[in-house]
Amino acid sequence: NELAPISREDRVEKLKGLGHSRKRVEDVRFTQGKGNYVDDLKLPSMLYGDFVRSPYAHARVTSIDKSAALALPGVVAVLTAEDLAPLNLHWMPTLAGDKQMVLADGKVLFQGQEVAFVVANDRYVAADAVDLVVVEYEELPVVTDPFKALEPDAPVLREDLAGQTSGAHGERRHHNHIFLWEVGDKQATEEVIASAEVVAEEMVYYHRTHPCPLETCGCVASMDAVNGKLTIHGTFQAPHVVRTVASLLSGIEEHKIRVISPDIGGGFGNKVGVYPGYVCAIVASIVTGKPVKWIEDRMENLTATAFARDYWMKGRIAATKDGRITALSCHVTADHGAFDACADPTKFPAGFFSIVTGSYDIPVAYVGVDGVYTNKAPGGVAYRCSFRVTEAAYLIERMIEVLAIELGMDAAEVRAKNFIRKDQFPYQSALGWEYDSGDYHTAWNKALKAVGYEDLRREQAERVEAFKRGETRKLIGIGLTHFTEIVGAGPVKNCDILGMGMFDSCEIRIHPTGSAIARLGTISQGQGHATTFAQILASEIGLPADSITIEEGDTDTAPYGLGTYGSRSTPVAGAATAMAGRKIRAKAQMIAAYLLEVHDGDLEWDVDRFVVKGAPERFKTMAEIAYASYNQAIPGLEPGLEAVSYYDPPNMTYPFGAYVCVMEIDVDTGVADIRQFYALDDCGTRINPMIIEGQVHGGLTEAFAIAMGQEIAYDEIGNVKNATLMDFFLPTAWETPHYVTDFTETPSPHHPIGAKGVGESPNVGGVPAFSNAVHDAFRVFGLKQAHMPHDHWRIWKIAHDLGL
Ligand code: PCD
Repeated sequence: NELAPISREDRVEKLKGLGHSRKRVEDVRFTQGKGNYVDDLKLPSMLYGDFVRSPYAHARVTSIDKSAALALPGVVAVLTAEDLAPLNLHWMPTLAGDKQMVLADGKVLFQGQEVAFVVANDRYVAADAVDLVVVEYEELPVVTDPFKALEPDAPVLREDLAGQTSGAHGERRHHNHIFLWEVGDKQATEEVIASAEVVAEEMVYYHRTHPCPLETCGCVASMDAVNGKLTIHGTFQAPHVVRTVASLLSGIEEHKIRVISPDIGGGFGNKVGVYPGYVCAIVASIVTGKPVKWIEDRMENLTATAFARDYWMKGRIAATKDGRITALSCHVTADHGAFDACADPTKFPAGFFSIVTGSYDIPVAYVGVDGVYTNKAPGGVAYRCSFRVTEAAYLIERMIEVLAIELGMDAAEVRAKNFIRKDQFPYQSALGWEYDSGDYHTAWNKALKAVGYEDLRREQAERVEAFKRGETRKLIGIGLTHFTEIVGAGPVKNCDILGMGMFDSCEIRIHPTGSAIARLGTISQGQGHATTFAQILASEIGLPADSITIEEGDTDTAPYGLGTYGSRSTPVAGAATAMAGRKIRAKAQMIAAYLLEVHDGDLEWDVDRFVVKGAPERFKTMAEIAYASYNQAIPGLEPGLEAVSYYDPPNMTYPFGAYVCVMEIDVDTGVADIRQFYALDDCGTRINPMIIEGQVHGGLTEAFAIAMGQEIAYDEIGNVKNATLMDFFLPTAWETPHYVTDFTETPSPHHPIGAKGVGESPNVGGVPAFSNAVHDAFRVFGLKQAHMPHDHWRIWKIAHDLGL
C-alpha cells in the first residue's frame, strides 16, 4: 500500500495552500515567550533615552537648564533643539508635507511635546534626570477647538509659518488653516440638493482616539563608527521608508543603514510615522558612539504619538420621496493638532475620505476638507482603516439612517434601494474611484436573513409598547451597516509616500531539497503573514506551506517595499508573491520539459508537479525540479531557482461587508448590552479563513472600543484627560461581546489570486454598526444624532434629554 499513489486531494491537503485554515506558525513562539520585540534587545554598552515633555499645551520656552541633570551620575548627555540645530535636525519633515519640531524650538504647541532628550547608562537614571531638567515656560492662550482656531482673532499657533499663504496642499486662508481639499462637483451637487424632494442634514463628529497598540513605539539606534554603519531596530510598519528617510536626513548613504523591524506588538497605524524619539536616538548614538534605546511608556504613547480621527463632518444627503438618493455633500473640519503629521499617500491630504459615497449609487457628490491646527498632538493616522475610510463609512452610514428617518422608511430598505448593483461593476463613483467588484444585494439579503431581521423589528416595536406602558426600562436597538472599503495602495501613478511609489515586493529562493524562503517588503505586526504568504506560494509553486519560510522586516535582506498598513499587504505584496511564484513555475516548467524530454507546451501543471499531457504516469514534482535546477546543467538555463517581483497594482481592492448589531439599552443606567453581532465580510478569495476570522474579531473589538467609550479628550487648557489605561477604554475579554462571522466571496478581478484586504474592514464597518444600534434604540423617541463615544453616561444623557 505504501506504493499506492497519493490521491490528488491528499496532495492538495498536504500543501496547506489557499483556503486552508492553517494554524499560525508564528504563534509557536508568541505563546511560549519566545517573541523578539525591540525592548528585548540588549546591546553591549547600550544607553537609554528619555524625554522631558511639556506640561503646557501652548507656551513659550524661555530657558532650559540642564546642569542638575548632567551632574547626576550616569547621565551622558542632554539634547535640546539648540544641540540639534547645527545638524538641521531640530525640525523634521512630516509625511503630510509639513514640518514638525523634533525638540521644542522656542515654543511648545501641545501637552506632552518633546522638549529635551536625556541619555543615561540606565533607564531609571534617565527618568530621574528628566525631572532635574529645569524648563521655564511662559503660558500662551490655548485652542483645542478647530472652529475657534479659525476665528479671526484666534492665537497664532505656528509662528514658523508666518506669512506663508500656501502649504503642501494649496492655499491657507487663515494662520491656523492648513489646506482645503476638494473632490467632486460642488455646483452640480448644490443644484440637486436645492431642488430635491427630501434633504437630510446632520453634523456628525468622529471623535479623537488612539490606536494604543499593546507594545508602545520605540527603537534602538546603533552607530558603528568603525564601519560607518548605522543599524536601527524599531517598531516600524514601513522599515524601508524609515531607511530612506534616515539616509536623506542624516546624509549617511542608504547602503550603510540597516533597519530591522523585529516582532511588533500591534501597529494599527501608530507605527507608520517617524517620531522625534527615533531622530533623537539616532543622533545620540552618533554623538556617543554607543547604541541608544528609546521606548515610550503608555502615557507618552497616548499623549504624544499619532492620534486618529477628530473629524467634524457636516453631511447633506438628497433623495426622492420614495427613497432614491440623488446627491451627497460633505464638509469636514479636520483637527490635525499642532503639526500636520497625517499618514496618507502624498496626494491625499484627507486620505481616501472620498470613498464617502460608500456602497451606494449616488449620481453626484462633493467633498471639501479643511485641515486646521490646534494645540493637540499631531498624527491623524489610519487606526485600522485605510486612510480616513472609517470616517467616510461612519458619515455615510449615519446619513443613511438620518435619511431613513426623514423619509419615514426602514433603513434596511433605503440601503437596498440604493446599492450599486452587481451588473454595474466595475463601477465609477461620483468622487472618482473605480470599484473593482461587488455583490451587495446578495450579502445584504444573507445578513438580514441570518439575523431574522423582520422578527427583530417586530420584537423591537413590541418592546417600545411595553416601555410606554411602563413594563420595562430596556429598549432594543438594531444597528445596520453596509460598508465598502478601499484598500491596497497602490497604483504607483497616484499613490506615494514621501515620493516612493506604493508598489510592493517579494523575492523567492527555492532550496535544492525542495524547501524555500520568501522575503517581502511588508512587515507583520500580528497579522500572521508568515502563515498566509506561505499559503499563497504553496498553491502557486506546489511546495508545502510548511516548507516555506517567510521573512520580513530586515532592509539588508528584504526587497524594497512600502510596508504594512492600509490593509495593503495582501492586495499588493500578496500579489507580488503570487507573481514571483509564477516566475518560479515558468522556469520550473522548462526544467521539467528538459528532464522529461518533451516540449514545454506538452506539460500541464497539477497541484505540485508538471505532468506530460495524456501520460499521467510521466511527471516531475516540484521537489525534483528544485533539485535538478541545482545539480543538472540544463542547456540555455541558468542554474538555481529564484525569482523576484515588484508589483504595481492596477487598482485598489474594494472589500465590503454587511453587519448587524443588536443591543439592549437600559435607559436608567445607560448600560448597553450587545445581544448579537453578526458580521459578513467579503474580501474576495480567502487565503486563510481562520486568520480572517481572527482579524474580524480583533477589528470588531477595536470598533466596539471606539464607538462605545474610547477617546482622547482635552480640557479647555489642553490637558489630555485620558492618558492612562484607567481612563482610556481598552476592552478586555470581559467587556468584549460575542461575534458571529460569515462571508460571501466576490474575487477582485485584477488581483492575481482575486484577494482583497480584510484587516481593517471590521473596524470600518463595526463603528457605524455599534453607533447605529444606539441611535436606533431611541429613533422612535425622536433622536437623530448623538456624538460618540457612547459610554454609559452619554447614553443615559440621550435618554434623559429625550425625557425618558
Ligand atoms: N488575509 C487572508 N485572506 C484575504 C485577505 C487577508 O487570509 N483575502 C489575511 C492576510 O494574509 C493577513 C491578514 O489576513 O494575514 C490581514 O491581511 P490584510 O488585510 O492584507 O492586511 P495587512 O496589510 O496584512 O495588515 C494591515 C492591517 C492594518 S492596516 C491594521 S491597522 C491592523 C490589521 O492589519 N493591524 C493589526 N490587523 C492587525 N492584526 C494584528 N494582530 N495586529 C495588528 O497590528 Mo493600519 O493602516 O496600520 O492603521
